[in-house]
Amino acid sequence: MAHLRSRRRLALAVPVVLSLTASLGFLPTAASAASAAPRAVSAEQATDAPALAYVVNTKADRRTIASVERAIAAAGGKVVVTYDRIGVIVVHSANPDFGEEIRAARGVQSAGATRTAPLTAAGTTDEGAADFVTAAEAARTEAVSARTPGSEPLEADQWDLRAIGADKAAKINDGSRRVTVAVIDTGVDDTHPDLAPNFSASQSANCVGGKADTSEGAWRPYTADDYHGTHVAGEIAAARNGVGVAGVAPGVKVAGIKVSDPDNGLFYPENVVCAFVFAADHGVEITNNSYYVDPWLYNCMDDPDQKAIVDAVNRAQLYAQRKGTLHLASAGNSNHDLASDAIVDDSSPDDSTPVERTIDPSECFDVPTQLPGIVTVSATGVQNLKSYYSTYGKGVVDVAAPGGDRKYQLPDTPSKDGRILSTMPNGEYAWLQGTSMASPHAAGVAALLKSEHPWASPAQLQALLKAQANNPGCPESYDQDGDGAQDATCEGGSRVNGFYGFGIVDALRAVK
Ligand SMILES: [Ca+2]
Ligand SMILES: [Ca+2]
Repeated sequence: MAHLRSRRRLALAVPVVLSLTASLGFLPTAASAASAAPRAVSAEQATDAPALAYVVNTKADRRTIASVERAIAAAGGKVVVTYDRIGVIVVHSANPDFGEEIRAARGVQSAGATRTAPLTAAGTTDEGAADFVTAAEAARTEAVSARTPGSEPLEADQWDLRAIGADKAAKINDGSRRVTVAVIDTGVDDTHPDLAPNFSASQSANCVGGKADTSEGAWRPYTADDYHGTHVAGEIAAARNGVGVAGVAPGVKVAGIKVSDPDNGLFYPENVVCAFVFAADHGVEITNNSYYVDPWLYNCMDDPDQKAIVDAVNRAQLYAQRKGTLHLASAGNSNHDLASDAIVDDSSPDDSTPVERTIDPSECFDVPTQLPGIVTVSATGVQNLKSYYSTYGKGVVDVAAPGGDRKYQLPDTPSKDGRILSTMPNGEYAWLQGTSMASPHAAGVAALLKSEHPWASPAQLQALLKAQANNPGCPESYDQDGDGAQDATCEGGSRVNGFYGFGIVDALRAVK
């Protein structure tokens, strides 16, 4: 995954957090206790030596699928799960030629490995850490906000809510209980006091491995290090309950669909396929996707494996759109211009040994954010200016939202922290920044719009989101580090441009 995530996850979202935490020498209190938790190893992982996972995409009819399933067995593959309505079959195989052999089988439209490291590979353990709110900080901010009646204890530090009018919106309409936003991520700790009131367990699952597990608590993070999804969930729907923080849409429901691998934290494609199908089949109105599917930051259509990944995830997300689900996704944290002719990526594949390659972003896609119909969200700071890390691109970014900028855009809040404050596992709170934090703000506004317009289709919701957004326009200069060279080039006009798409989302207009 990877617009952030623990190990890889952090690469996108919060590299700065990591270094800062290290330099301050603080440890997240929650992380160490939980990391001793056992990791499940399936029988298959234990016995099938160097197996890879594959997606095999076919015409979605019973006959074709049955014939392809026979071909899969003949090629030494084992079907893990078949999504017959979209013609996507998840397979494990230890045959090194499985991909080539199955692509030649009748009825197969695309097929390829979803990883470059064997299923048995253990992940790295370079855990990242967020900056948790210390007791002293919490007491200070609570004292400040106690003077603001009707606000949450930590709300004085939530500049992001005020930036999009979410504090005022909550007084008019805080969202409908009939709207659910599913957080496709590292799991959600629904026992957090700020999340418990709004959590929808019946729409939550663990999709790791490609097949949904809905048993009690399966949606929870493996350890407190897998905090990303819990932070995202709070940004969307932390309750206005006199405790901690508030989300953008504190009256809607939030669900968790876990897709991060327990060994390495990666968001493999088959997990994400499962998540979109599960969300669609369980009446989820909106999904938030603060990641890219691993192991490739950009999936190129001239590579058979990467093409199969794009195809499989796209089928799943389109299926959900047809069932009425709107998807929002982070643009990425690489400060890349997705409208340029060439991008140098040296981060992929991120599950084995990355190689440097120059890709054309019109033929190689960041999935899911560049898939059709998905709302691509860039990040801004307190000055309503693109965050230094945010990926952008004219015709690619749809809207912008607060994701934080701790380097160049500092708020006049009690903490002076330019990032986003939200919920963490084990009842804690912490600041993070990234387009991972921007997408959930836009998802929260979309949830308010859905509350006001219950019959709106995904396309209509997206149109409303864009029509109500406020566009700062391209800045005259974007030399954030002050070295005299532009750090990114904003193309377009005051209505739509590469930094902000149609503009920064507006929670207040959504409910007026
Ligand atoms: Ca609260
Ligand atoms: Ca510069």
